[in-house]
Amino acid sequence: MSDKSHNQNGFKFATKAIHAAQGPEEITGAVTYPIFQTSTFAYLEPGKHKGYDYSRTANPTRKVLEENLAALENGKFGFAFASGMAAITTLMLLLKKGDHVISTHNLYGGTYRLFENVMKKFGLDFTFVDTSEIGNVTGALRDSTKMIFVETPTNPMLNLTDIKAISEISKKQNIMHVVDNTFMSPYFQRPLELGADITLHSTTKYLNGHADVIGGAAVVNDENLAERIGFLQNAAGGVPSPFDCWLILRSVKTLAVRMRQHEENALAIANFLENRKEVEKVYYPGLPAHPHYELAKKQMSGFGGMLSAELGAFEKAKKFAANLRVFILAESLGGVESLLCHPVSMTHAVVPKDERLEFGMTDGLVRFSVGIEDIDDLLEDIGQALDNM
Ligand code: P1T
Repeated sequence: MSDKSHNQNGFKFATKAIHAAQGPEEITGAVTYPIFQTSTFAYLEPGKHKGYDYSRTANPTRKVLEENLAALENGKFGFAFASGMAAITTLMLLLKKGDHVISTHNLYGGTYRLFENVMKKFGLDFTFVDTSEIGNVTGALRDSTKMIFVETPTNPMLNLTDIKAISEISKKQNIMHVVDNTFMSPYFQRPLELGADITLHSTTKYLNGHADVIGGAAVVNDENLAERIGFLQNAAGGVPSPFDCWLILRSVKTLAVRMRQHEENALAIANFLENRKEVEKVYYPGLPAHPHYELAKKQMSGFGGMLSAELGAFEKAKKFAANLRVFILAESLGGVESLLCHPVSMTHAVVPKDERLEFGMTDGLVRFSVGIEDIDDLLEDIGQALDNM
């Protein structure tokens, strides 16, 4: 374990990102916490070991990552998983047959698929509503409702849900309130501070930030809930490798500076797109025209690096993507490199047409994960791609 005197929980975000739980390692003094690339640990005698027995259950590198992410979310207990989907699947195991979940209707396609095509088979019931309207959530409540699952901002429409308002409802009814905080990262939004019970991430995205790891995480405050998640993490076994944990730890150190640059670039691009005749609509919570702009200012400390734009038709989206030279057409988001995604054919292909059209996910929609390249090059790239559409 890292030197406890170096557990800097009283510090501000950027300092915690670099120091919380991170080292120096207590045996050698290594400033960068080592990769404990081992599956198993020697027992001293039957029933007695040095705190670790088997790496599915716990691993020192993973533990440092879990403590660091918990500190960044201002929570008490962190859990790392092999992917964002492994994190969400494990949280679903907190429920049992007959339980009802109210979920944001515009979700990452993989989350929708897990709920609709997998979890329903095990007797869980889901109601998908636009959670940005609180009345939709209260209207969907049942005696059997055990979880409210909120993605905010949503992928890819960038709609926001009022986390505090939902947590007031969930606390009154004793319902678990889960927030997928992947799009904002804890740098811009900390759901536990707003009353959520569980905040979760695809660490594949901003937390790792370099498009070289698939990972997930969940953070909670409640000790009983932490015990249950820890049990399920070990029982179901969707854990990350020590090397992947180490890569995420390395990356988190630069999260604050990366997020600031992602946002600065995204805001410039959102403003640029708003003034282009080829673009019918821009979805970015940092634009005053965004329907949830006021909530965005209240609940987040920034607007993030994700935005979407309506180009009007699939052929136009195709041409635009083909014209880009810096932006890469690829799934995923949150990395230093700028990516373009066509949600209907890529990340959200699993969502039925009538459902996706309800929240505006058309064939002409493109999603930008704005990287931290020089903004002049990004604007030039988008400009020429629109000019030649
Ligand atoms: O890919 P994975 O690490 O398993 O994370 C799943 C996930 C969960 N939640 C949100 C909000 C996500 O965006 C994702 C993954 N999303 C993409 C791969 C994408 O391109 O949108």
